[in-house]
Amino acid sequence: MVHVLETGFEILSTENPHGKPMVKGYNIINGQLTSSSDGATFTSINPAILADTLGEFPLSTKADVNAALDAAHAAFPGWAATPAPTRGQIIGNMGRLLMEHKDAIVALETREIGKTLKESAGSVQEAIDTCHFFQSEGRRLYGQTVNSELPDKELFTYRRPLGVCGIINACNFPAAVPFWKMIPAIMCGNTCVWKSPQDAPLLSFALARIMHESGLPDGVINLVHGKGSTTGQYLVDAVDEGRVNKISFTGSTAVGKMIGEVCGRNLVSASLELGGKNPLLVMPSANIDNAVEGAYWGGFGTAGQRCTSLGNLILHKDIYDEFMEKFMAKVKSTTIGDSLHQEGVLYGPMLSEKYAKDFLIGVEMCNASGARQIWGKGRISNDNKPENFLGDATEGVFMWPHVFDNVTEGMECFNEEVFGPAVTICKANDFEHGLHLANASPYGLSSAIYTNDRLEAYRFKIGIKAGMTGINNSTTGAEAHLPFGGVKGSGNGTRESGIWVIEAYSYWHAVNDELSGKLQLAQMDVEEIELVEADVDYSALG
Ligand code: UN1
Repeated sequence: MVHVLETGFEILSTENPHGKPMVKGYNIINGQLTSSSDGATFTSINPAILADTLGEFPLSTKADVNAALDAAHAAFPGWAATPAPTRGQIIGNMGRLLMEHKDAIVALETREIGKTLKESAGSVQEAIDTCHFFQSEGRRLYGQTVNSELPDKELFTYRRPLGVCGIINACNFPAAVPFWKMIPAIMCGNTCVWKSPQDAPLLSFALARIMHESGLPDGVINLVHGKGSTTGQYLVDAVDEGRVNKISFTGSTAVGKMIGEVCGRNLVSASLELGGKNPLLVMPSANIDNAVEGAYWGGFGTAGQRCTSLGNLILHKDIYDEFMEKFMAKVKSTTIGDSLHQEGVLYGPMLSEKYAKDFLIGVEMCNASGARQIWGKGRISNDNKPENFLGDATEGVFMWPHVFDNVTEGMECFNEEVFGPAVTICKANDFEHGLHLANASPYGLSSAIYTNDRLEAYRFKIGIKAGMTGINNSTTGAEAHLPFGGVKGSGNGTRESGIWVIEAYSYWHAVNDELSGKLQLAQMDVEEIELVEADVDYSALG
């Protein structure tokens, strides 16, 4: 076996139509490059140019996942005993190396999942910001000294690592989200088995390589590639086998519930970041141009493939027509294409063929639920393309922007996430109705209101049930040091990012140190102070 740092990237061919390399990818288990135990592989394909195969990766088996878990367990005691500031230094090195290689990583992210270069740069920057934040957290990771109720006794709290964490992320933020999870995990002293997203294995492989170059000891982060339904499932099954102490998952609500059940019956902590049907309410006092801009970006930026993307656009009836005229003008002029080859693109292809297929099912569902489709014609082809589509549509998997109006509360499309470029629009009679609609879906991830009435903004802020709220801002764009996560169907209340995520990767250990040399009983041997009642007539004062 070869150590990951003894090699660069093994190029299988440069024969594809764009002269880009096709790489042989590996799992990284205990720092070693490994293939799957049965030799099975899968490929990663550029969704903007389907003929561009990025590489071949192990389709990891149960035995591979077990080997990764063995490595994570073996590495745990040494890593947990490493001083937290030293762990922080390694994390700082990761941030610096990511900065050094940012352009290459950004181009790779765009090639692998089709996000625009600008957005890939945002995702990589979010990973860098996370490293910088947690580098110094390694010098804090504070516990407390607490006063005892007994003399000659001290009380302390310490943060302790949980053990081996299973990390499963989606491919839409393939740099930011695994860093959101693994950087705090390892900062707290845990070790990880990371199941890379099926549609972003090369980027994950490159990131894991950078982690090792940063001085991370072997076995602290172990990377396994594969499908969610096999490799990911083996990792979740290992919770039942007592081999995993934490699962952190970003993905669909259905899979999240399944993982939550497995973790729940084993009393294992789970961080679950799930779907959203994020509402954005526009009120008459809003700056309408600004609101149009925010709704347009929230709905169609990233081709609508963020968990924070706009779902239900709720327009007050008094500004409905004005808003729609401006909004639709923008939607109709949307520039779509491959940002590696075209300038000024708002969004690129779907993340992969699978996401395209699921999106079209979502579009059908919107129509079947009674909404009116006022814009969008499914998958873009050379005979069926919007005015500002750039390039050759047959090369990749691109979608029209879709807009549905006449949407009401009872409809399935009001309640279900459509992961892709589609916005569902409802009309609100007044603020109360708008807030009601914003709360009426089963989800509660992100939310937004556009208003210039401060009281309305305040009432929205306290009345909305969501993990995140934008005031005069779109539903997307959380920063790397604020708590990220949802309520209701969007998650189980755990948070990523900032100081809050530390709760998810550590437990509190309370220690008492009895210095008196004798057994003192809490609550029972505590000195009781008697009241000293003086004979004062307080009523005489009035
Ligand atoms: C996601 O889609 O899973 O807030 C993450 C945002 C980004 C992160 C999205 N910073 O839109």
